[in-house]
Amino acid sequence: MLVSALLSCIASASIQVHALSVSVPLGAFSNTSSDRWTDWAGTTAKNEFVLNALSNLASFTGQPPRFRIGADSEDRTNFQPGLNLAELSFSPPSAATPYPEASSVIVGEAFYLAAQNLLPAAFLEAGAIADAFNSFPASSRLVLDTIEIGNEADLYTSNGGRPANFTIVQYVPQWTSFASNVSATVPIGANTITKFWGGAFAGSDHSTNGFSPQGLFNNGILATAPGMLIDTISQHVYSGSGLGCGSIGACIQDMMSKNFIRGNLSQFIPDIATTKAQNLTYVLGETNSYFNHGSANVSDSAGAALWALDYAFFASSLGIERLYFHEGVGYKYNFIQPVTLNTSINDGTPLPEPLPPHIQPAYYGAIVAAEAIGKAGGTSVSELSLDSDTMSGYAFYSNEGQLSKALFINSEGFFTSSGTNRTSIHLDLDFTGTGQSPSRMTVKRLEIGHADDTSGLTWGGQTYETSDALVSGMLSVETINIGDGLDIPATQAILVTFDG
Ligand SMILES: *[C@@H]1O[C@H](CO)[C@@H](O)[C@H](O)[C@H]1NC(C)=O
Ligand SMILES: *[C@@H]1O[C@H](CO)[C@@H](O)[C@H](O)[C@H]1NC(C)=O
Ligand SMILES: *[C@@H]1O[C@H](CO)[C@@H](O)[C@H](O)[C@H]1NC(C)=O
Ligand SMILES: *[C@@H]1O[C@H](CO)[C@@H](O)[C@H](O)[C@H]1NC(C)=O
Ligand SMILES: *[C@@H]1O[C@H](CO)[C@@H](O)[C@H](O)[C@H]1NC(C)=O
Ligand SMILES: *[C@@H]1O[C@H](CO)[C@@H](O)[C@H](O)[C@H]1NC(C)=O
Ligand SMILES: *[C@@H]1O[C@H](CO)[C@@H](O)[C@H](O)[C@H]1NC(C)=O
Ligand SMILES: CC(=O)N[C@H]1CO[C@H](CO)[C@@H](O)[C@@H]1O
Repeated sequence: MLVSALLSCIASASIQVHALSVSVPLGAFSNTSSDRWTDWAGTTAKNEFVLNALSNLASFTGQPPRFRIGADSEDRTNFQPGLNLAELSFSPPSAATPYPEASSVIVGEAFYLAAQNLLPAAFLEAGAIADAFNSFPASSRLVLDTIEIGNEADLYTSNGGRPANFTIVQYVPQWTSFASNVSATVPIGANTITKFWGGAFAGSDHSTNGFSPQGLFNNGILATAPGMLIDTISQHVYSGSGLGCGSIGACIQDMMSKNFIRGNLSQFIPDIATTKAQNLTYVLGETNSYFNHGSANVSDSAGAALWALDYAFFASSLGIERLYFHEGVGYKYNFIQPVTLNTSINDGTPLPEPLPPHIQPAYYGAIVAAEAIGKAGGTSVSELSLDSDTMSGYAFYSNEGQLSKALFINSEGFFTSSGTNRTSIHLDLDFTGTGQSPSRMTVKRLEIGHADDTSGLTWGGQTYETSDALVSGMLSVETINIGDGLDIPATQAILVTFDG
């Protein structure tokens, strides 16, 4: 199969119209459930493994990833002054949920102080934590970016948080009352860095009288005093339950397929437009592949690396400025497992021996995304129109609008059980626009044995599956004449850098 990609090699006004700024790490990573937050950050000592895994991303983009501390567990969190760290209660583990979320959390000051162990300039969101952030020395460059009040309030009627008649009409004044009080203590104001995120709903009905950005705005939230301090609307989304798609292979193929990703994200197009019309930022404040911590042997498969890449950049092309991938301890969809695990993440059975901290395949998606964005700042990305159900492509432009890189993802699944020869798609590149077309390209491959593998991926021949999360192995890239085109096997992504 021959796919001809039309790349624009130079800045022209018409190209920039479709380009989207991704000057912050997008898809790069990550958030964590607050109940296990201190496992991630470390407490008095840093978690070196996590720090290395985050530093790898920062080394590509020049910016450390942002964290959103807390999710639904925050709704079950109480504050107890003087308490050392956190007291957690967990429901018993089960085969389906080997690593449950805490059913109740009591935190003390030290819980949020753990944020000091992050990389410099990480941006954080959390509950009532101003004191922790105020106590950090200026040299830490840690900034409390955002406070969010309430998690997935659209589900409160079904989880007992509010009566059945609770609607967006009651929600807005209740949020405003909480937010007024929070902004008096944190503080949050027109001249502070810290702002509010609005929304954080589990779904969106896209209407002006439902839980949606449209519903928030129509009910006057932005005209309230704390509402004026909202700078971002956050949406949560998962790609369904990951059950009922059939075999493991069918679920992996679903997850990473081009149409599935586009179908799942395109529903938010009107919400993004409404939000941007208010000059607010739109983010996916909580997302990952399948909800309930991922689907066994699917969310932790190599296919998830391709899913994460295509998902992040397609989201970006719709105007979604950042994605916060939900992470915990032992969750199937984690990019990073921050601590030693003793039971299987897939079915809760005891592991023959403890499994030290490690990265999971989706982490490679974050690495490739970080390298594609690069550290120059002001990078913009636009999706390439490819006449293919299995190949997606994105072009990256420098701040000056110069074509710099392209990313291609072949999401046709090649499985352990495929029993056929691996297919491959040949790409020939054409260039449109004015200016000098590049003549050569450097190609770096994300090589995957099979879509259902859970390890053994390499990026440019190198692995991140090491005891300290630092890259290992010899870098291997190819230099190819543009005129020769290139082949991309099934279940592989490649990053092309254009040289002269
Ligand atoms: C919602 O139902 C409760 C009873 O559960 C009632 O007290 C309240 O007035 C109702 N609120 C609205 C806005 O209808
Ligand atoms: C905010 O503070 C006021 C004054 O103390 C109090 O009446 C109100 O209940 C508080 N709002 C919330 C949501 O706790
Ligand atoms: C995502 O797409 C799949 C396949 O079309 C669909 O089953 C699922 O409901 C979608 N999820 C969302 C949140 O739209
Ligand atoms: C958004 O910003 C533009 C440019 O600064 C301004 O003209 C417009 O009035 C703003 N819109 C809103 C809703 O604030
Ligand atoms: C996941 O894969 C492991 C190893 O192949 C297998 O033992 C387990 O039964 C699988 N779990 C599910 C839910 O398919
Ligand atoms: C696994 O066991 C080790 C050693 O007992 C312990 O330190 C660690 O916390 C356990 N991991 C989890 C996730 O509970
Ligand atoms: C795979 O390719 C080899 C060499 O081209 C060929 O001999 C073989 O028949 C192919 N196998 C299948 C299952 O198509
Ligand atoms: C991973 C996680 O905690 N997901 C929760 C988020 O929200 C969905 C529904 O919106 C819940 O079912 C999940 O438990």
